Amino acid sequence: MSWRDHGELFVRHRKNPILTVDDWPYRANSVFNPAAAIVDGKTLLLVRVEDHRGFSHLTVARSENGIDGWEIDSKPTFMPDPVNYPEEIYGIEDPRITYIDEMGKWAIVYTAFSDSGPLPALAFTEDFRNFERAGPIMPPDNKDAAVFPVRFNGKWAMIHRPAPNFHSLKANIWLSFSKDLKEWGGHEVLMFAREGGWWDAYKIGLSPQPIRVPDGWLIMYHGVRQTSPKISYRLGLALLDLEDPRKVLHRSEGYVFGPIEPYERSGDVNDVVFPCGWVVVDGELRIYYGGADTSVSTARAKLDDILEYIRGCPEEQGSE
Ligand code: BMA
Repeated sequence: MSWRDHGELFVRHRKNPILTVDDWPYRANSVFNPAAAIVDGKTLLLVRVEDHRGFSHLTVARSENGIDGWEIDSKPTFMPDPVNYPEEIYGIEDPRITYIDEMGKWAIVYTAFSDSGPLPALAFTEDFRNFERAGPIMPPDNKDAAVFPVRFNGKWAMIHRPAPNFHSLKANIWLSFSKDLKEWGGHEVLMFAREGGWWDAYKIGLSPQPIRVPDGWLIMYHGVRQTSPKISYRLGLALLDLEDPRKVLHRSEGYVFGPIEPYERSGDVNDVVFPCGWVVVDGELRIYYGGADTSVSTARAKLDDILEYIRGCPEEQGSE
């Protein structure tokens, strides 16, 4: 039995963590929070690699089975370019990948760590070797952004998470629209963080990119629970309307995945599971996540089981 079952919706692989700095072809502090996609029949991870200064860049790892046999680029694949893009001065982090069929390109939305705080930036690629930057798409402080693969009434849509420092009471998930993927407007809150004792009280953010399922858009999000002095990053699910992603059809109440294993509980930042990517292979939904801001792990579920679960969840709770 190569998967470790804690009786949760998602079951971890026993080889977790599947990627660590020890696997890396060059010196790094940590490898975590990967985006994921199926590219040319292989699982491709765009992994956040933090160097010894504390700055991050992105490097590609490819595998036939998505578990082992990773071929990792021998040097950083996508580096910050602070000379031409000053918002990348402290590095680039936490990418989410969406294939835009209409353009024949992958859109990568990543967090650029600017001198004024984090902000979502956009780049395109056809091959994960050459990248074409579109620059910042939201001002700081904002992160946890991903675009949908299709337009809604002619407009692209993006989920993101503004969190201004001066108003740190609550960080909610927002949705915005654009005609060209560059200029964004029509901003509105998609999901409110809950309050009080909830696992996702006060601070939530999108985790992997939204994926299309038969009856909507499946999203996974993280909630940050502060139980001083500890914080825990845990995960929930929601289903958005297929035609109008502003409508949250269902939202999980309890969290569906959280830090349990030692590689999730202890590391550079303790008690964190943080997926930036998931893929569907043969009806199986596989999440790829950072454990404790230190290593990369995977867990799987049958997509049908996840859909059955989310359809049974109540309509959006806790919204205003
Ligand atoms: C969030 C993000 C993630 C990180 C997490 C836990 O704010 O910055 O990159 O994994 O914190 O440190």
